[in-house]
Amino acid sequence: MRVKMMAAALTGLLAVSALAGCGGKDDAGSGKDDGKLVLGFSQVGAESGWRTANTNSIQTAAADAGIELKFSDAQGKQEKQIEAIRSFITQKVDVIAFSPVVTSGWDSVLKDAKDAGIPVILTDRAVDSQDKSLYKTFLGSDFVKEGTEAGNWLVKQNEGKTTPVNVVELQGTVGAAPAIDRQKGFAEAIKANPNITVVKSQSGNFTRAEGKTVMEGILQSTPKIDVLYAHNDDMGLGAIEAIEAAGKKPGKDITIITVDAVKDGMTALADGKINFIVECSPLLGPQLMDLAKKVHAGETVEPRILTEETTFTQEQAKAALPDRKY
Ligand code: GZL
Repeated sequence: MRVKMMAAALTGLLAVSALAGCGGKDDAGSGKDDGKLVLGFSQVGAESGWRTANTNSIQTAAADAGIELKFSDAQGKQEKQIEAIRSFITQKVDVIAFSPVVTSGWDSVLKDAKDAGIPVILTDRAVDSQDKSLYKTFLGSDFVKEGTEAGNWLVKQNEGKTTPVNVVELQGTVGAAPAIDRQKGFAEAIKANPNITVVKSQSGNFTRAEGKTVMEGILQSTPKIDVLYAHNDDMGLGAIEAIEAAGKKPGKDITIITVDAVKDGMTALADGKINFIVECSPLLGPQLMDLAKKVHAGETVEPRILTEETTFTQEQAKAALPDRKY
C-alpha cells in the first residue's frame, strides 16, 4: 500500500514539473529566463557595401537596445531565408524581421509565423503578398521615388537638347523590389524627354563583380552609350572598371547615375567618375529595434514607414563625405 502511495505521489510530482516546464516560457517568449526580447533576423546576404552597412546597423542597434539578435545570412537565396524564418518559429523567438531577397513566394512561411503568434517586420525590401495581415509593418525606402529622382536629374541635364541620349541600365537582382521599382521610376521620369531612351537593360545582381562583367559585354555590343544608370553604387563601380579598361572616361564620356550613396560611391562621385547619386539609407537598425519592442508589446505601428534620404551631385559629395556614417 505504502509503495503504491509513493508511486502515485511521484507520478503527480513529475506531471506538475512537466507542465511547469511547458508553461515555463517567460514573457520574452523564447523560453529564456533573462526576459530579453529575442529578435530573429534573416538578411539577404553580403552582396554590396549597402548590405554590409545595413547589417552593421542592425547588429549595433540590437546590442544598444538590449535585444538578443538571432542573425542569419541567406547568401542571396530565398530558400535559405525561408529556412531561417522557420527556424525562428521553432525557437519561439518574440519577433521576426527580414529583408526579402525577392518580392514573391513568402505567403506560406509568413502564415506559419502568424499562426505561431510571432509578429513579423519587413525591412528594406517589400513582398507582394496580398494579405497585409502577414506582417506588422514595412520599414524601408521608396524605390520608385529613387528611380524617379535619377530620371528627373537626367531629364534636367538634357533640357532643351534634341540629340538622342542612349542609356544603359544595370538592374539589381531579378525579382527584387528595388530592381523592379527603380526601373519603373526611372522609365516613367525619362518619358519627359523622348530623346532619352534605354537602349540596353541587364541585371548585374547588385554586385561590383557582375556590374563589371555585364558592362564589359554591353560595351562590346552597344555602339553609342551616353549614360549608365546603375541600380546601386557597387554595380556602377564595377562598370567604371570596364569603362576605363575600354579606354573611356567614366563621368565624362559616359555620364553615370547610381543609387545608394555608400562611401565608395560617394568617393567616385567626388572624384568625377560618377555624376549623380540617389541616396538609399541602410541605417535601419535603430528604427527596427524600436518597432520590434512596440510590436512585441502589442502596440499598433504604422503599416508603412519610409526612410529619409536625399540626392548628391559631385559638389555635394565633396562636402558630405567627411561626415558620412557608411
Ligand atoms: C535597397 C537594397 C539594395 C541596395 C543594394 O534598399 O535592398 O540591395 O540598393 C543592395 O546595394 O544590394
